[in-house]
Amino acid sequence: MMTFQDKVARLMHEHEVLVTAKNEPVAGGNGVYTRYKNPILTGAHTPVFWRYDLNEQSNPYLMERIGMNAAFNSGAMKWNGKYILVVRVEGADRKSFFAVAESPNGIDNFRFRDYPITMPDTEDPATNIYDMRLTAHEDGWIYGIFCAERHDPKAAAGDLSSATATAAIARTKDLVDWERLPDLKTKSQQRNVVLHPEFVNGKYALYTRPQDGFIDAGSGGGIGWALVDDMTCAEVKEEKIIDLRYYHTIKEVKNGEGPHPIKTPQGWLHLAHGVRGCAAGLRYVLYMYMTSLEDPTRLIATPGGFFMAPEGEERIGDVSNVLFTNGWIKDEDGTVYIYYASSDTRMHVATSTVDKLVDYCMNTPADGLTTAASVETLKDLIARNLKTLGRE
Ligand code: M1P
Repeated sequence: MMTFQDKVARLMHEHEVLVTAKNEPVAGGNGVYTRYKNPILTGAHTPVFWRYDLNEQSNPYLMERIGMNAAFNSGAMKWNGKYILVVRVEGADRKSFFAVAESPNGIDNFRFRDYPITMPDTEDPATNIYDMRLTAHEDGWIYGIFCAERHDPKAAAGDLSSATATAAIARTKDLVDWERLPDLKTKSQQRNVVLHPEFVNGKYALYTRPQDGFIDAGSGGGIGWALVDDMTCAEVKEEKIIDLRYYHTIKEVKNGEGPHPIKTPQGWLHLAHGVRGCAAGLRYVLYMYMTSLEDPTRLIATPGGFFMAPEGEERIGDVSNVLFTNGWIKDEDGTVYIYYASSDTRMHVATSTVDKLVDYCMNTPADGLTTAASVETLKDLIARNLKTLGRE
């Protein structure tokens, strides 16, 4: 018969096998990026000692005490030679919190640190916090901007669902101790706010996502841009929409900046999510665009359609049909590690290179916004290819 200690050892062993499993690239693909076979993080990757009371006296049946439902929407950065994710971990109680997981190679062996992040509150404590974007800013701080969710103070009596979304700001020098700064002051609710890594005209620059309500982007228009004097009392006074939404596109209902853009010689490379409605609900996909180095509010490439969409098991989870990203890492050799979550449940990685992603952005036709325009674009490629193949 297995002793309590045997059962603990088995749990620990199974966890170790999961965490240390080698990840393999998925063969085939479209040439733009390579998906990897295993999710890199799930609720089951959280340490056994987060979920189980390992004391035989207080947990004689060795039952799970604190369930970990999901590990998703993670900020990312390279730090001291390691690939770091600040993961949105969601407990069985539906509360999200941040925890650092690190890997030696960016594609597997992601291991959570022993403790989650203790994020200080403001004077108006949030009920839930999630989706951190990390920016190592040229001012020397690492900023984390994330969504702070609170019950809507204007909700009607008995309405326990209406909420507000605000951009919360914290900064750190070591990813351990975080200084919480006041939430971003804006006219509208905000989610998916991201700090640009460089000063622009001597100011901090933010990608914003104005929204009419907690869920509806509504009149928000798309991904915005705002300059801010001081991150310790950040306020959006003017907001310009730089990446608009359009009817009958992959970002018709909503969009939002992913991680902060990567600087390339050709321009700033952006990864974002776009949302459309369908009979099955909302469909979240990833898309890309580029902006000018001289004027980061000016679009210089707008590849049409989605860059990545849910495939296979990615389609299914707590919120199905969702890909979401808020983290990527550009390595010294030009490799880009794209960290994306599927269906608000698990984390994945895909790899590409800066050169390929720039090529993708510059040479994928823009969305012509009508069937007729799409057919003309397609006919143009067919004609060029038939000539290349010597058939015309
Ligand atoms: O459930 C899908 C995503 O929904 C929200 O994103 P957006 O604000 O663009 O609708 C966020 O809550 C995100 O965390 C979530 O993955």
